Amino acid sequence: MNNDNSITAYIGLGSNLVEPSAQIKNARQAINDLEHSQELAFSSLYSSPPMGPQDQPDYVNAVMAISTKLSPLDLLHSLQSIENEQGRVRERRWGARTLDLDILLYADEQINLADLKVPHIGLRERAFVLYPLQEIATDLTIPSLGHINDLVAQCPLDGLQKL
Ligand code: A4P
Ligand code: MG
Repeated sequence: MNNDNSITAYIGLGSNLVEPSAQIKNARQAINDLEHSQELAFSSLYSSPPMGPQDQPDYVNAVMAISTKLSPLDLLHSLQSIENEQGRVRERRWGARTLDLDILLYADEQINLADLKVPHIGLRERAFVLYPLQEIATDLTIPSLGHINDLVAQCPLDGLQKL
């Protein structure tokens, strides 16, 4: 718990729009503009080949730490609004989703709701999440998963590159 009832949350940002870095930058600003929330740290931008279907462009990913007083579900809904407002540019060629904002961690809580699983379900397997997370949280221990350094050590880079 931080001062004044705020907690630290980590958000994963991803985009593979034609100008994904601009998507990430806009999303960063929008998250900073959320009520009762402010940025604590922002990782470098990373590029990586797509996980999943290969007939889509490379992704740009980053991880952001925020201090927030929003509840987990309020934070989720706020992030979904940002996705809808800024991310869902209808680029038919690449499909609908051009900005992904995932709650990776919410304090040290384990949340298992229908709409919200925290820690994020894919965290352990995703180099594009673990490496930027380690960059901004070098001594993090993740509930039920362990220390960030151990998770990174067990996760191949999979083509991840710092931009
Ligand atoms: N949801 C549950 N837990 C969470 C959470 N912790 N944070 C639910 C955010 N959302 C959470 O997500 C579907 C539902 O997950 C939401 O309704 C929410 O209630 P979505 O973002 O609407 O749908 P999606 O992104 O199309 O599906 P999904 O399964 O979330 O896709 P992923 O896992 O996000 O993968 N390759 C690279 N290199 N980099 C990427 O960033 N991203 C994807 C998308 C694929 N390949 C990638 C990358
Ligand atoms: Mg998602």
